[in-house]
Parts: sequence; structure tokens; C-alpha cells
Amino acid sequence: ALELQFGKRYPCSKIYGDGGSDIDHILETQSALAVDLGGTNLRVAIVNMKGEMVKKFCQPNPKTYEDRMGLILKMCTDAAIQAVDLNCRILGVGVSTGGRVNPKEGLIIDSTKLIQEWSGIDIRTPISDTLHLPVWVDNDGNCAALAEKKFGHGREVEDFVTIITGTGIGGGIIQHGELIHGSTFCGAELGHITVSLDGPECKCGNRGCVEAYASGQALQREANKLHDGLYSPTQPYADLLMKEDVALKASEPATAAHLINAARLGNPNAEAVLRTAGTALGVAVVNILHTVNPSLVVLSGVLASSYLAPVKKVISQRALSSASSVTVLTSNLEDPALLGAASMVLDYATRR
Ligand code: ADP
Ligand code: BMX
Ligand code: MG
Ligand code: CA
Ligand code: ZN
Repeated sequence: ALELQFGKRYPCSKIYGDGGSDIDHILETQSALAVDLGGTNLRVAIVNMKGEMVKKFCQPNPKTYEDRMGLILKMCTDAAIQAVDLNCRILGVGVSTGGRVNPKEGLIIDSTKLIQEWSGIDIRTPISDTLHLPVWVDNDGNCAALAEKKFGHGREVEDFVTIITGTGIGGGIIQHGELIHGSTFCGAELGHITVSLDGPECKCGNRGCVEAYASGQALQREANKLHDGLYSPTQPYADLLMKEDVALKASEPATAAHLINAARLGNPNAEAVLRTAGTALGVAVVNILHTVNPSLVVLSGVLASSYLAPVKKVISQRALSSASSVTVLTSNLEDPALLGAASMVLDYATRR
């Protein structure tokens, strides 16, 4: 039997035994359903209070409102059923989505062409009516920032910014420990920082946004230009990309991954595209440093590691000296937007 002295502090392991303790059990079973809607993918996960992804599902994000809402409800229902078998108690649903979101009302106010038929949408009601659970919603970049704050490099950091690269570029700003949403929920749309007066067209309808230079979709567009030999008709770039990636046939569309691979193998044209993209992102980060002066910038998403060095370089070249002491890191989280969606549930549902 355990003898505990009054007034003395004991580690949980002493009270509950090592491993499988009650506290461990609570952290492992109390869970959230997390949804992340991006320009390409629709992900649903069961996430427990330790921030562990107990189970993850991924489907292409459908192109119409009806198909998309139908698939969200189906994936959530299926996940909730699986949660029972996995011994997870679902406290609520957290939704991370591209677009301007009013989190108080659970509304998606508007979206760029990256997600069609996704403006003026009440996403909370259909999910809570179907699953009989409370629902939290925020923009995906904002969710990524919440994940860094709870589980990542942003723990105990008062002022930081995150930039997440997927199909587009999402952003989240934590100021004095809280997200900035702005006056009409359009704060921290960091993908649409303008980095050139003209430049390539962006899905938002503008030109020269950093997203149009450095997003997954922008790199894919450039990869296909190289692949088709359209970049400069005088040189056979298409051949180069094909030789360097045997899996890519002439008829197959090139992706951002092909471009990165080609650059790694020394293709000068692919290198030039990545250099421009990295510089564009660096310029955007400098603009952010001069606006909110964070102490930390966290880069996440599939392209983060490619962008770390160029972003640091542009900061050293262009930032005002008072802003340039900022730390720049790549995220160590598996899926920040999904984790952040879960954190909205785990933080609020357990607050008493
Ligand atoms: P979203 O949230 O926008 O739906 P994801 O975060 O799942 O998308 O990222 C998808 C994007 O990442 C696509 O634009 C794709 O081109 C790009 N991508 C996927 N895998 C890789 C890779 N291995 N290297 C570079 N880019 C990739
Ligand atoms: C777009 C915009 C942002 C979003 C970002 C990243 C829409 C639909 N999306 O800039 O709100 O944060 O993409 O999204 O307006 P992802 O598709 O790369 O995850
Ligand atoms: Mg995304
Ligand atoms: Ca944002
Ligand atoms: Zn834009």
C-alpha cells in the first residue's frame, strides 16, 4: 500500500504507478476530431490530449460545396465510429480550413479560387447537427499557429508567426499569446503579402502575392513550364527534368516534388525557380518582421526545409537591424493545421 504524507508533492507515477496511470489514461482517451480542408486535400484525424494522431484519413478535397460537405460529414461519422473501438472519447470537432473564417459564428466568409464554392458557408451547423458535438472553426494558417503554441516551437513564446506551405501559403500570427484575427477576420492572410508590383497571377485575383511565387501550386506551375520546355524554347528543359526523375514521363504532369528533386540534382533552371521562390518568401517574412516584430518565425508544410536557408539570408540582407534578431525554425510537428484544429477542442472542452 502507498503511504503519502500530507502536504508533500509527489510525481504522478508515485500516486498512479508507472505507465498506464490514470492521468496518462485521460490524456490518451480524451480526444478531438480534427478536420483540415486545403486546396488539395481533406484530412480528418482523431487526436488525443497528448497531441498524438491516433488515426488519420485523407481524401482529395471535392470541387463542389455539396460533395465536400457530404464527404466531411461521412469522414467525421466514420472516424467517430472508429474512435469507439480505439477507446477514444471525442469531446468535439475542430475544423481548419482555407478562407476567411469567423470563428465566433463558425462561418467561412470567403475563399480564393483555391477552394471553389466555399464562401458564405455555415460549416458549424451541419457538423454539430450530424455528430451532436460542439464544433470550433478557424483558418488553417491560424490553426497551424495554435498547434505551434500548444505542441511546437511556439510553446511559451509570446509573439511568433507561422507560415505553412501547401497548395497555397497560409499564415498565423500570435501576438501577446493570442491569435490575431483582425477587424473582419482577414488578419494573417500572409500568403497574400505582395512581393512584386506585377508578377504571376494569384488565385486571389491579385498579382505578385508571395503565394504565387512560393506555394506548392506555384512551384508546380513552374515545374510544368520546365517540363513542357516553355520556360525558354531555346533549351531542352523538358529533357532535363525527365532524365533527373525517371518516374516522370513526357505526358505526365510535373509536380513541386519533381522540381525540388531536379534542383537537388543540380538542374540550374529548377534551382533558379527555387531561388526566386525562396527570395519571395524571404521578402514576405521581412515585411512581417517590420509589421508585428515577432521573436520567432516557424516555417511548416512540405516545402519548409527548402525555404529555411533563403529566408534567413533575405532577413540578413533586408531586415532593419532591430528586427533581424528573430529566430527562424522549421516546424517539428507532423501536421500543424490538423493539430491546431484539435487544440481548439482540447483547450476549450477541458476548460472549466
Ligand atoms: P493542402 O492543405 O493545400 O490541401 P497539403 O498540405 O496536403 O495541401 O500539400 C499539398 C501540396 O504540397 C500540393 O500542392 C503538392 O504539390 C505539394 N507537395 C506534396 N508533396 C510534395 C513533396 N514531396 N515535395 C514538394 N511538394 C509537395
Ligand atoms: C490561400 C487561402 C488561405 C489559406 C492558404 C493556405 C483560401 C481558400 N485559401 O491563401 O486562407 O490559409 O491558401 O491553404 O482562401 P492551403 O490550401 O495551402 O492549405
Ligand atoms: Mg493546408
Ligand atoms: Ca491565416
Ligand atoms: Zn494572392
